[in-house]
Amino acid sequence: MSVPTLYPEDERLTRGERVVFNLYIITALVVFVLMMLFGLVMRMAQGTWLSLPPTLFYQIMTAHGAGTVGTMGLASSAVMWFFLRKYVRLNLWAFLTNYVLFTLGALAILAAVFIGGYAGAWTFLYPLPVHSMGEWTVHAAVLFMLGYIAIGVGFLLFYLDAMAGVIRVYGNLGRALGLQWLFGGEIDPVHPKTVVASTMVIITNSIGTLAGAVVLVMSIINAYFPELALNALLAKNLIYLFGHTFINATIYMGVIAVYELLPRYSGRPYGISRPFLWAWAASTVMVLSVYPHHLLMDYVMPHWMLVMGQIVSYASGLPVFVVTAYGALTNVYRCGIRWRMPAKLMMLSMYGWAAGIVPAIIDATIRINEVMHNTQWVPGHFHFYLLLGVLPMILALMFHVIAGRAQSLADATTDKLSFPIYAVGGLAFAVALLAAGHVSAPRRYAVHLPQWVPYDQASSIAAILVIAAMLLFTGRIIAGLLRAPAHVDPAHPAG
Ligand code: HEM
Ligand SMILES: [Cu+2]
Repeated sequence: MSVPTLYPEDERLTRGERVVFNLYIITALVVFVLMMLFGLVMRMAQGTWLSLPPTLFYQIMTAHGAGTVGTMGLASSAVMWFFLRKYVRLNLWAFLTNYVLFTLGALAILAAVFIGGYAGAWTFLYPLPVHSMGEWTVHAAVLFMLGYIAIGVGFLLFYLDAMAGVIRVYGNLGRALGLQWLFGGEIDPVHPKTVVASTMVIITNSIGTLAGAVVLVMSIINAYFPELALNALLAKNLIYLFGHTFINATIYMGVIAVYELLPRYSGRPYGISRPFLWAWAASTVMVLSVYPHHLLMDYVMPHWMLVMGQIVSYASGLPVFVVTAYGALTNVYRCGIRWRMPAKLMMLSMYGWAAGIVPAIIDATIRINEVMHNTQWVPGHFHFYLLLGVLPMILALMFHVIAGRAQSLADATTDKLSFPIYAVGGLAFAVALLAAGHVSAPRRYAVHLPQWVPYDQASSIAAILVIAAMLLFTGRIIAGLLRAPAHVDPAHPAG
């Protein structure tokens, strides 16, 4: 198996593709910066450095949660699209429609929050959206949920198009996942990891998104016809089946960048293996069955589901992570890799993913969850893997693409500065949240007790570092994307 060139022919974008890809990436970066500023505002308000009416805090919290999760989905689906289109036929209109529906949905969400005053959090947990205590109208809550539906329909369309493409080439989803090789037989050495990962996401996130659609439609009907009450426990189950799966899918789409790009930077092939196929097959089942770890406080849940939530939590993140991290580390071990931005970001992502899982596993233990549930430990965990794990995967592809469009592959001076600032700031930010959780500071409180304030202030400073670095990244990437492609591969000038 040979090592591909840095910029293989089949990855070139046509003009139309480039425009849509740029739309995704530029939108995602701009929204991330804005959402991070929202985050900073919340942190500074909790830290008493900024005075913010609590109602506005919860509006910002709602926009931040919905905006970051949605945008993470958008950006990581661009990673999946970028690589999957080499192996199966993807229709550009489906990719573009997803973008358009996302934009419409995002506008609806922003209007619902900042004009309508909706502040029931991104999880729209029933019956919160319809119990606003006069803070927002039913229409605002419904507009928020309609925004989600638009985004969900866009994603479903994108996944259905990808599913059709995968089935056309591989016959069925099972063969694309490589299930035929689980118990023996010679694995096709060129079966793309990208296809395995994409297929897993197509299956799981379609199911998750459909669960979300069902509970959204139920909630909207209930908003206008309150006599049709919902079963709150069922609604919560559907919401977390959707929410857990959607945010996890961002890792599984983002990691495709590592599978594809790492061997090019290390100069070593990064082959497929039976443990790899097992890990992805197992995760397909586990991602969907692990969500009860969000309901460990709900004593009315069937006991076996909570036990399953705990046990599967221990196992769920691990297989794919282990094969990926092991694969990545052995791939770069003594390979003489050149530590350019994409390579650095990919290594950071392996660390952020690994370290970010640990607090989640701890919190998914029922006895520990009784204490840690709804403390800042939880945002500590997910900011860890999102800021230091998933976002670096996405940024790695972006820096890779812009280096290909520039005439030189060398990192700009700003990159040498922005990378460490981002890594240190992100780590400090996440650790401060975890530490606050450790002393039982609750999450989702606009106002904090004096003994929690030092954590809020420390993480505000860390957040400023993250945002500064993100601004530098964003400027570099947008400038790079708007440049016409150079169509050269400086690493392989002849090829
Ligand atoms: C500089 C960057 C960021 C800062 C300063 C920040 C800050 C915050 C703060 C203060 C909260 C509320 C914590 C609480 O419950 O007390 C929060 C919640 C949250 N953040 Fe961030 N954040 C940042 C980046 C991100 C990113 C990149 C993502 C994901 C892609 C993200 C996703 C979320 C989510 C999902 C919530 C939960 C909202 C809720 O509880 O309803 N954040 N963030
Ligand atoms: Cu979860």
